Amino acid sequence: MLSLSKFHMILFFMSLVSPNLSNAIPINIWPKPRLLSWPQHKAIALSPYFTILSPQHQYFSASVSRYHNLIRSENHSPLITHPVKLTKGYTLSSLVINVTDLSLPLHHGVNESYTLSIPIGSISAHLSAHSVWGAMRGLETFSQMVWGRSPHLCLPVGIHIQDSPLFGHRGVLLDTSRNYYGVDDIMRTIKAMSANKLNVFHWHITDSHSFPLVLPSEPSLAAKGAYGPDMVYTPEDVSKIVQFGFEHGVRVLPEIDTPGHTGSWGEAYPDIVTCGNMFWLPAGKSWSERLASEPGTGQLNPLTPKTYEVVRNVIRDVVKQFPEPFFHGGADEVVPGCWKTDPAISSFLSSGGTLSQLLEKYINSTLPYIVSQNRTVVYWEDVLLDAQIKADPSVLPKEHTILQTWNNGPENTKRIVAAGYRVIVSSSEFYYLDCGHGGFLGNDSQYDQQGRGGGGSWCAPFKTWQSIYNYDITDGLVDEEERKLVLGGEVALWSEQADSTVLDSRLWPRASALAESLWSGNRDERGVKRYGEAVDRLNLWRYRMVKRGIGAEPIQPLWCLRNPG
Ligand code: CP6
Repeated sequence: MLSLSKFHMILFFMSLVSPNLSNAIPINIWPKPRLLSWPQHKAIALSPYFTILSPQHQYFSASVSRYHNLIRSENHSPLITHPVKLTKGYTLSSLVINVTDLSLPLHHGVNESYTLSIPIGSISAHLSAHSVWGAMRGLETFSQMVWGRSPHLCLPVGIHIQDSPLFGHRGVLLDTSRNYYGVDDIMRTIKAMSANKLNVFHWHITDSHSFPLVLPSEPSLAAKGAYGPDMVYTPEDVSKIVQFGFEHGVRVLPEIDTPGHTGSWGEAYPDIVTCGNMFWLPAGKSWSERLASEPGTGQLNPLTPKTYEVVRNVIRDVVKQFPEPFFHGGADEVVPGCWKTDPAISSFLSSGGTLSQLLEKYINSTLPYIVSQNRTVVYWEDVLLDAQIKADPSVLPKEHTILQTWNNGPENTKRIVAAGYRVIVSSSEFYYLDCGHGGFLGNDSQYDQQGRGGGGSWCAPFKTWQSIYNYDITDGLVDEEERKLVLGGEVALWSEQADSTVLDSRLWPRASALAESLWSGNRDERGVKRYGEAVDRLNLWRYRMVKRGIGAEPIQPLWCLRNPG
């Protein structure tokens, strides 16, 4: 105790060193905190000896030192200024952090709330949270209140913030199968996510195009299915990414999409994949209209015992590498015609078997294994809602299964919760970010002589930040129990037309719009949508992201900031 108070004495004398500052400071926090009061509009200088006093923790300590460096080296001047009174005579010397329970794990629904105050007349700011993950959110907020050019920094004083998220699942999906991304791209994305208080990196690792994940029990899948020997994720890469996620309060949720979208498995195991070595064409379509520009959709054969041997090895290895309690099993877009190319499957079907029975056999042979590994399974909505191939709900235990929407947002969300399942919302109408440059399928009939058209516009129109911000994921749900089943949402970057060259600008700042909408909502105190107020904050936040090394695209010309109002 004595040493702590001595430390405070030293901090106090250091706090008397007051740097020179402009007297203007805005408050611009993204996502907007739930409750913020700053009645007197006063600011205080940050002491050049500013320190953060916090408990030791395996992951939190790294986060604290990162924020300490970020704050101390800040170079971010307000583009819109508000007059404030700068408090003279002392500076802010420390941020004291209290965490109620250091052992709370980074799981869905962990308490992420925090309170943050910088009282007038004190040389210390205070941050308290139930979990270190909430404390990380509070540190981010604190870092966004700091303005100026190091070492002449200031921040608001007489401010009190009480904050917590509306939804526990706030995610970004990245597809690393259609195009490869480096480990640094993924880590930069996780860093940007945590700056936006997003907490789930949904990693769509494998698909028909490539299998970039190196697995100790099934090394041939990546050796033969990846785009190349350097376009893989080794166990060391994965553990680096998972660790980085923990240090940023971001869960890394792996998806191994099966039984569809598995063409790439056929490179190592041609015998377990149907239609994997052919370009699968929907009936009556030409080669250039092949499904999802897939190199042969490829589907795991549910009637081949070898399928389950390989799949279980994959699941076991993935579960070992990813401590996250959710496991995404895919199960989207199973195409009847692809399975029908297999003789054993077609005789099963012609002797009275159904497509749904085939899917049920696959689920029954894999889901219990995933559950036995202590994981909750996430599947795409198709497995429950598809018109042609869907599993009977009895095959999908509600306590172990979560469904993720991608079609028909409000409608399908309603159907899933009405059936009693938890849901993650990622409707393509609102949340798909992959919309690139027209079609990627070479088919002349899609174009007119002026080059208009181009088909492949599955993601059209381009999803603006406003359309993402606007969407209420519990729209149309009146029953409180049903609303509780909506865990949150994800924006998705499918990568047929994206790789590291466009990653940042496709994601940011549009994923920031999701972040605020799911953290504190999209309405003001009167319940009115707040785009007008949000646009300037988002614009400013975009500049700060750029300063922090994230290539977020502009949403306005600079002129708008030179002419506020
Ligand atoms: N890949 C996989 C995809 C898509 C899905 N799954 C997809 C479908 C429609 C649109 C965008 C992406 N490319 N494996 C659907 C979940 Cl618009």
